[in-house]
This record gives sequence, C-alpha cells and structure tokens, in this order.
Amino acid sequence: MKNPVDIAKVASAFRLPGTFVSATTYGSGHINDTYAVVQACADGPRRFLLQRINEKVFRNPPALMQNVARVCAHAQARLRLEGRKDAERRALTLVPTCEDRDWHQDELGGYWRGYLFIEGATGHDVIRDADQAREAARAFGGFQSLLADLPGGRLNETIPDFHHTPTRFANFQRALRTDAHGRAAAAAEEIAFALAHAGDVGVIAEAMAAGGIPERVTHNDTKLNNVLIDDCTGEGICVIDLDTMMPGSALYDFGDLVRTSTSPAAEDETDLSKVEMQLPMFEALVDGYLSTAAGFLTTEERRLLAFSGKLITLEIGLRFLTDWLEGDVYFKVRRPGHNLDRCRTQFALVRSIERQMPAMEASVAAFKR
Ligand code: ADP
Ligand code: GN1
Ligand code: MG
Repeated sequence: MKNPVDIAKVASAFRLPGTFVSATTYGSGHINDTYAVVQACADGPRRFLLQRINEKVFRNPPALMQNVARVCAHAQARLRLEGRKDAERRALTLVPTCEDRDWHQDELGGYWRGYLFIEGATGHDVIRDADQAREAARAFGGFQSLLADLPGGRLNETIPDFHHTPTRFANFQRALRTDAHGRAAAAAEEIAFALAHAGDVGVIAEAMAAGGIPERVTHNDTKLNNVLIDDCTGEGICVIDLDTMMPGSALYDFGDLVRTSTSPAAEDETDLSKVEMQLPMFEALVDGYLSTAAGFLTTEERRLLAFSGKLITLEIGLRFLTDWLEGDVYFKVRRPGHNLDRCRTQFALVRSIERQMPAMEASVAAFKR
C-alpha cells in the first residue's frame, strides 16, 4: 500500500497561481500517479497537472527531468519562432517549484512535477476513426521533426534498452525459466506464440547496430492516449508523456501508433474477435506520419514502417507477458489476469498484422509523398 498523498501540500511546493481548491486522480496511464489540481484564481478556477514519477520504473528522476525540461523548452521555443499564439497548448510547459526548480521532492523522497493543464483536448484510449489516426500520426511525426535540432547533445537514457526487442525477449525467457509465481501453465499458448517469434525480435535492433537505421531523438511511448486531440477541431494538438524521450528509432514511434491506433478494440479487450488491424486506419497513419516525417525518413525506415507495427506490438505483448509471469510488478493492473489479457490482445493484433502484411507493405510503397 502506498502512503496517502497530501496533494494540497505537494501543490503548495509549486508556483501555482491562486489558492488550492481540490485534486483528483486523472487519466489512464500505466506508470505515473497523475492528479488534476484545481486552483481558485482571480479570473476563476484553473486546472494544473501534478505527477509523481514512478521511481520503480524510472531509476534516475533528476536525469529524466533534465530531458523533459530540455524537450519542453526547445518545443516551446520552436513553436514561438513559428509564430504560434497558442504555443502553450501545443507543447507541454513545466510549472516551476517555489524554489524555481523543475521538480519537487516530498518528505518521503517522491519526485513530483507540475504541468500547465491543456484544456479542451483528450487523450483517447481507443481509436475512433481514420481522421483521428491521421492526426495522431501527424502530431508524432511533427514532434520528431521539431526535435531534430535539439541542442545540448544526446538525451539521457531514462530506461536503458527500452525498445531493444532482443533484450525484452531475453527478459521474457528469464521470467519463463524462473516462473516465480507458477503462472506459466496458464499462459502456455501465449508462451508458444512468443517463442515462435524469436526470429523477428532482432530486425530493427540489428539494423540500428549496423548503421542501417539512424538514431534519432524519439518519444518511444507513442500510444494513442499520449497525444491530446483537440475536442473541437480534431487536431492532434499536443504530444505528452515525455518520460521516455531519448535516443531511439523513428520506427519505434510509428510502430506503437500501429499497435494502438489501427484496432477498434481496447488494449485489454478480452473478446479477441474484436481485435483487428484495419487497413484504412493503417493507411491514415502512414498518410499522417509522412505529412510531417517524409522529409527526414530514409528509404530503409520507410521500407520497415509496416514491419515496425508488428514488431512493437509483439514487443509490448512480450512485456505484458513478462510482467504477468513476474507477478505484476511493473504495469498498473486493475484486475487479476490483467497483464495476461493485455498480452493476448497484443498477440491477436500481431496475428492480424501478419495476415495483412503484404497489403500494408504495398500501401506504404504506393505513397508518393
Ligand atoms: P503515464 O506515464 O502514467 O501514462 P501521462 O504523462 O501519460 O502518464 O499522463 C496520464 C494522463 O494524464 C494522460 O493520458 C492524459 O490524459 C493526462 N495528461 C497528461 N498531461 C496532461 C496535460 N498537460 N494536460 C492535460 N492532460 C494531461
Ligand atoms: C506504458 O506510461 P504509459 O501508460 O503511457 C509504458 C509503455 C507501454 C504502455 C502500454 C515507461 O505507457 O512503454 O507501451 O504502457 N511506459 C513505460 O500501454 O514503460
Ligand atoms: Mg501516458
């Protein structure tokens, strides 16, 4: 059990305008503890976002916050240079602490940060239509492009080997050998599926190691609910959840969009007949992504766009399976078997992608952009 949080006290450590009114837990992220805080200000109530960083997942919060601060400042500067009047809705803005720092450490040692709350926009857990898919991909491609000239050298690696799929596969194999909770028997089919895909896991990692795919500044957690979509215009307005910003491959980011934005089923859907990679959604993703990323993508990256969807879906499925075997220690779970359900959904999507891989590849090749 975690200690109860005195969120009013945490809020008082930040340079927030007005006086504290209330706070509620917010969002459906699997990692951090997120609160929407209401402050009474001269012009009425205003919301802010406070987040406690998950230290089991992120071992070096100061290094993480250094990345986040650099990325936010650069994105804001670029948007202002472009003359955007609503720059504060288009990139995250950190709220400084009363001591003018980017994070606050509470008396129990927990690390907190504050963001301006982006109103009138939503992070969707399930894709609604092709326009939304196009917008999400356009926003993430635009974000990669915005950060291509990030000054100050390489970002810190907040989680080493985060998308190194062979390492994820090795972690799965270790969890399987140990089977610390005696759960492997209940997941025999999923384990067989994972083992049968050993030949896929090295494709992108090996191409990167050989220099065939360039390292870029990437987001690495581009699931659909990590881009806020404007409630009125439908525009992909702001990329959020910057904890995993680090050196990576553009293919990781496109791949996770395929995982989260082509199927009409939720990530933890238990009726697997609903899980399907829908080609029109995939085409909308490619269209949206190329509208902002075509300028920098190499031929090899383009060639692997469809495959990246399969690989990242497999990789996240492996991670859910590993966490199930290890006793649900990483992802937040809301019911027994939640991680196994999530794994099954991912693997069903991998199957659907495999059935349609030729059509997906043909569709990428046909894009003229
Ligand atoms: P996690 O790492 O746990 O996924 P996120 O940073 O994605 O944490 O935040 C959780 C949720 O909070 C998001 O899915 C989104 O709905 C919401 N959120 C995050 N930042 C903001 C913001 N600045 N304004 C409005 N909503 C936000
Ligand atoms: C986590 O933080 P959130 O909920 O946006 C995870 C991602 C997974 C995703 C699966 C730091 O993302 O890597 O793809 O769950 N983030 C971290 O839904 O592990
Ligand atoms: Mg998130």
